Amino acid sequence: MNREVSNQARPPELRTAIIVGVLLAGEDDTLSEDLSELTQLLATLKIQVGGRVMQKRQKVTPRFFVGEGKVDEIKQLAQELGSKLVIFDRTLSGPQVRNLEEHTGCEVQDRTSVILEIFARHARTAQAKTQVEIARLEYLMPRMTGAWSHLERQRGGGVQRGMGEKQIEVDRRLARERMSRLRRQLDGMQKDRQNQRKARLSELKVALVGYTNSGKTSIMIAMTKANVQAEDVLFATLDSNVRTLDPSTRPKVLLSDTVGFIRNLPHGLIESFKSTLDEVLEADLLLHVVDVSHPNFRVQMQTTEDVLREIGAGDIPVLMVFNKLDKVADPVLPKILKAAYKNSEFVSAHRDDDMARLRRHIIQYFEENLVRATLDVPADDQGLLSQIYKSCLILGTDFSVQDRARFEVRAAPAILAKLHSHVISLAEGPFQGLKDSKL
Ligand SMILES: Nc1nc2c(ncn2[C@@H]2O[C@H](COP(=O)(O)OP(=O)(O)OP(=O)(O)O)[C@@H](O)[C@H]2O)c(=O)[nH]1
Ligand SMILES: [Mg+2]
Repeated sequence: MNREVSNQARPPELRTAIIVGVLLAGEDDTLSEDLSELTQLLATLKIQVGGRVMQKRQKVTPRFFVGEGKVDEIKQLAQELGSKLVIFDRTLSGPQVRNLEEHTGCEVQDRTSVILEIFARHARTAQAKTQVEIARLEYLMPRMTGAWSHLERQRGGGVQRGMGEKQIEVDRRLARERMSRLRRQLDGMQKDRQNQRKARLSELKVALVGYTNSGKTSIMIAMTKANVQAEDVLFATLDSNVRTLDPSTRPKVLLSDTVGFIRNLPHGLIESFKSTLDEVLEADLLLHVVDVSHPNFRVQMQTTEDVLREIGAGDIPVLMVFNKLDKVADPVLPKILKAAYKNSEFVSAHRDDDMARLRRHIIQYFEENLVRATLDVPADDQGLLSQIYKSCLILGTDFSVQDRARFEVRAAPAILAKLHSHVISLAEGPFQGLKDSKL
């Protein structure tokens, strides 16, 4: 079987795949929804699903992941449908891919490689491209032994099958070297972004987070009049975009749009996208956008919460934004959610009134949650100074008294509590200084 030929000779929009879902003992049965999600992911790659195969198993078999009988079933279905592509909604090992390919005569891919492919196609900026390539190499490295087909495809067929251990060693070394080069490049890009972020220290930062396709970019567009694309595909956005809330406020409120999350996001991807997700880590407030019209929105919410915790953003205040309300037919659901999530917003990104209300909510949040204070600290305490710069909004500085630095700041009460020994005056009551230019 010559995969390069079969891949390139068929226009990609004509590819049909068989998808395979496996439920293991002790797991929640969301097989059907999971396979629907995989179908949607594949549609992004212009691959249509010809058939679904499901299996419930006690545990994984090392050779094929599923049982041998199932592999025969897959093979037969592939022959009936004339399909040459089988995609598992699981992560497979290199040997499993090879065994399955040999047994079925089809190209076999797994969920991780599908997600990586989507990320690769959607990456626009140099940073996103570098991040995706690192993640891809990480995925490929442990699969290199015997996984010749992947290597061949990567290199456009430059390597012959069965060249032996030596070639594997060489490839591994080349991959490792490439990875360290890419990591160094990424570090450089990160420094540039950090400098850009430093320039934004005195602004209030809000980050849109949530499951892929939940409507983050649509909300971003509606609230900032940004010229970015919202699309009905998964992972339309891979780069963070930062825009000012429009109409603007003083100080400015910045809104950033980020890459969407997904169940079983490949770990390498989370790792490599951490720098993009810095926008999330540095946010004063997260808007967790949920597509409440999606049948699986609760699992999606949970996934988003898990990823937020994993990247270290678990403690940032969250405003829940239940989106796509226009698509919800059930009148009871919003009521239940309203009761469960106090202070949450129910919106449609397409309704101007809703977006105006969400904007007010964000402004109100900052009005209620930031306190104004004057801090007095030793001018040479670098650690303390950097802590203040990092965690407070600096309204003014005064270095006129020798060896002392005075800061007029606005900060969250929790931050001021930490800095309490340096606070020399505190404004009474909630901070009222955020000017809404619309009022
Ligand atoms: N009916 C309806 N559709 C919406 C709403 N919000 C977003 N959409 C649609 O949902 C799709 C996804 O929207 P995006 O804004 O691109 O979603 P995203 O969260 O940025 O997605 P990724 O960047 O792919 O993670 C688009 O087709 C939007 O037009 C809404 O409130 N109602
Ligand atoms: Mg988006």
